[in-house]
Amino acid sequence: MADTTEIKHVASPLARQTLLDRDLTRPVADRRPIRLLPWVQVVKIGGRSIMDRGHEAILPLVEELRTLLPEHRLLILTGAGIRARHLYSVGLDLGLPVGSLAPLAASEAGQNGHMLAYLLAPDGVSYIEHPTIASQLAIHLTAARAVVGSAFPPYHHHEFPTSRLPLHRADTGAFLLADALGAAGLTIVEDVDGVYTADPNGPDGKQAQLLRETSAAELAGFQGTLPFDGALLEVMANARHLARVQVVNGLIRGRLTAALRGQHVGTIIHTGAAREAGAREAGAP
Ligand code: GWN
Ligand code: ATP
Repeated sequence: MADTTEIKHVASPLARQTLLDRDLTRPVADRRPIRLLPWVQVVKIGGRSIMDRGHEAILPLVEELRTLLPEHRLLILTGAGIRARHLYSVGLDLGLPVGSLAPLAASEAGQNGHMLAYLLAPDGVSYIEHPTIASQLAIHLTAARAVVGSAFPPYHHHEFPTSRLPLHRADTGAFLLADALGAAGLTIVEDVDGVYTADPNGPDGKQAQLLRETSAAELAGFQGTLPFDGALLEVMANARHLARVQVVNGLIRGRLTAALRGQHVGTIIHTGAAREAGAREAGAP
């Protein structure tokens, strides 16, 4: 019988050390990951800001998405909207933990995605499930110009319990996915022209000014509300590929088309990825 106290070393640079020592892991782990789908444009459609408005907001956007298909290959992800907010209030009243609320809210994002996909079905667009996005996105986007999915991350009971409401919602989910895929871009479609100095629909709305260009670092110190999940700022700070995202108004025809063509028509938010690339080029650790 083999001596069980003898450690068998596997030939791997990370086999013998703690993964917590940055000096030891850096030479192996600090490399930019490859881009899996560099040609896909990710578009997040607001649940509350677009889908909840019904046909008046959705049908013109569907028409615009349809005309974009020959030009781009799209992963269209939908947010959860008002049904999730009702669910949070009932669930919190019942004392449900955040890990139970997360999948319930996520299912609302999925429902919005199913509805959008039905409208785009004549153009060969289908809703695809989270596991399909995880492992068969390439084949689906090779067979079709676009697919629709839920923007919510499927964390379920793995949702961080630091808040009673799920921290990682649709905007964060869309960014995590786009950055992990090394996508060509992420456009967040809302019902406002971009990020303002204050909520343009709030009590100080008249004084609110549009920020045409900003960064995740600048917004991290922002006092007040934002038109996306707070956790988005954190994941943007640690982005590996996406150097920027653009927030555009989906109620105005042509804004999404212009954004996907690289035009500045909303708020551009720079992430930490550009900084990281600069630091690497300068030889910083
Ligand atoms: O159900 O609309 O995917 O794409 O986070 O999990 O709560 O699930 O728990 O493939 O796996 O409701 O059933 O639902 O929205 O997330 O999907 O119709 O296991 O296609 O079964 O990671 O769609 O759904 O809600 O996205 O966001 O069956 Mo739905 Mo969502 Mo469908 Mo999905 Mo969750 Mo699955 Mo999942 Mo669950
Ligand atoms: P979901 O997809 O999660 O359902 P959503 O992305 O569709 O949500 P909201 O979370 O409602 O939409 O965000 C959009 C709203 O955010 C805007 O209608 C606007 O009133 C509000 N808002 C709050 N603060 C700001 C701000 N600083 N700048 C712009 N809009 C803001």
